[in-house]
Amino acid sequence: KTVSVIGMGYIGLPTCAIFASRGLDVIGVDVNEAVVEKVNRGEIHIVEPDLDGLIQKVVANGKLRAFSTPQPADAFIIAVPTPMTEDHKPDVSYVLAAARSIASVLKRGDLVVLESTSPVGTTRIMTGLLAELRPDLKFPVAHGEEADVLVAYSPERVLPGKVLTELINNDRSIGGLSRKSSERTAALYSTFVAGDLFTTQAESAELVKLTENAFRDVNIAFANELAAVCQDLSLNVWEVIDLANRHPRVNILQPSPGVGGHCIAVDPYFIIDAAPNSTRLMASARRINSERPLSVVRDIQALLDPSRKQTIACLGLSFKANIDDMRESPAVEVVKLLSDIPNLKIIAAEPNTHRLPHELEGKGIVFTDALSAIDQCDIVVLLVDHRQFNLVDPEALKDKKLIDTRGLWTWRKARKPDARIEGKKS
Ligand code: SAJ
Repeated sequence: KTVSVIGMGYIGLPTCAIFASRGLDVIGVDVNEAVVEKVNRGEIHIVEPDLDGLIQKVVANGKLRAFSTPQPADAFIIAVPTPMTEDHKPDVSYVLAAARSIASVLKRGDLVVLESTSPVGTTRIMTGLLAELRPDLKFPVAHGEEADVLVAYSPERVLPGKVLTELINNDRSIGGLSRKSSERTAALYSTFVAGDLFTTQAESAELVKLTENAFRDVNIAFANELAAVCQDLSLNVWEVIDLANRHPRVNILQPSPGVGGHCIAVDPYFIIDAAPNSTRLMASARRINSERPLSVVRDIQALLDPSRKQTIACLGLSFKANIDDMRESPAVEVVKLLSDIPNLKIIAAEPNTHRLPHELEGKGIVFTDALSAIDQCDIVVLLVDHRQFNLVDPEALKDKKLIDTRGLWTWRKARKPDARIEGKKS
């Protein structure tokens, strides 16, 4: 059996690797020729633990082959981005383009699974497009269980940095457009998924995916709102959260310079767009999290002496710890805002990449490693809690003004052991 994965990005590439490692013949397709060439050389274009070795192996044994145009296969998995427009509307054009691109190679008995995070209704719209392009085939929207081509929605829910383990171990929702579609999809994923597979209707599966990320966004907004409260009251938010989380039913997330990535900062808008009158909480969480970079910049401005030129070291540019992904990164946003402040020299360090992202090019920002950035600056701003920054010697920070947006140095590392009086448990 041949599986084709359309889109070899953060989700598609690991999915190719896992299917191929289970012995299926995998055809990876990407419109980006450079990605195709790289994969065919057994190399990867993203940072994800253990993925490089796996790709190297499955390309060497011929189980994974990459192409820039779709090839015939028995199952197609669409894993392309669904970004949002400037005015926060979902953009499903890549999904529809992917559907258009596979239409001509589809044959009776094939399965099409949409994995991309999508607004409710997208699977049905995509199927309508396929039906229009291939009037010779029956699709489940019009033909139900009699369809020639089966279609389902089954979202990925893996955490960047833990993609391979989570792909295998997480449960999955499968929303078939017919019972047979769900069954075939479940059979396909059971080749590698150790978690449980739950079938439902396509629209519910679409909303489930959006809901998971909206839930996290709201919870992070709560932590960020608490950070603002603690700042008003001159209290340590990290300590307050740590102690509140000692309650058996409280589990507050961590404050941050904002929520980044292509998922949590985007997906709630797909729900808000679909139900604008019923999403006050989600909309306000979005606002709270989006305003965080600006509040970090205000905190920095309060430390600046406008009468002289100062140097600031910005540590970390990715959207979260230990990855190279800078999409929607609040750290990049902070640095961008800082670059408009006169008399400020910015030195940035990001251990997971070799250069500045293009949004920050041409702004006079120096890119170097963390230690030399710290060495040359007056103010250090920790923007991402990368493991490398955890190793920074506190001596190096001694004479610096410090803004620690992740609580890494000021709380997580410096936790006061004498504040705990041991209980009698265990
Ligand atoms: N963040 C905080 N405080 C926290 C946790 C995270 O500010 O306590 C920030 C991070 O720094 C980052 C952003 O939130 O900027 C998102 O990071 P994340 O680790 O929460 O999530 P992602 O975007 O890497 O992956 C999420 C995951 N969704 C959930 O946990 C509900 C993942 O399982 C999804 O598969 C992924 O989105 C996706 O692709 O949709």
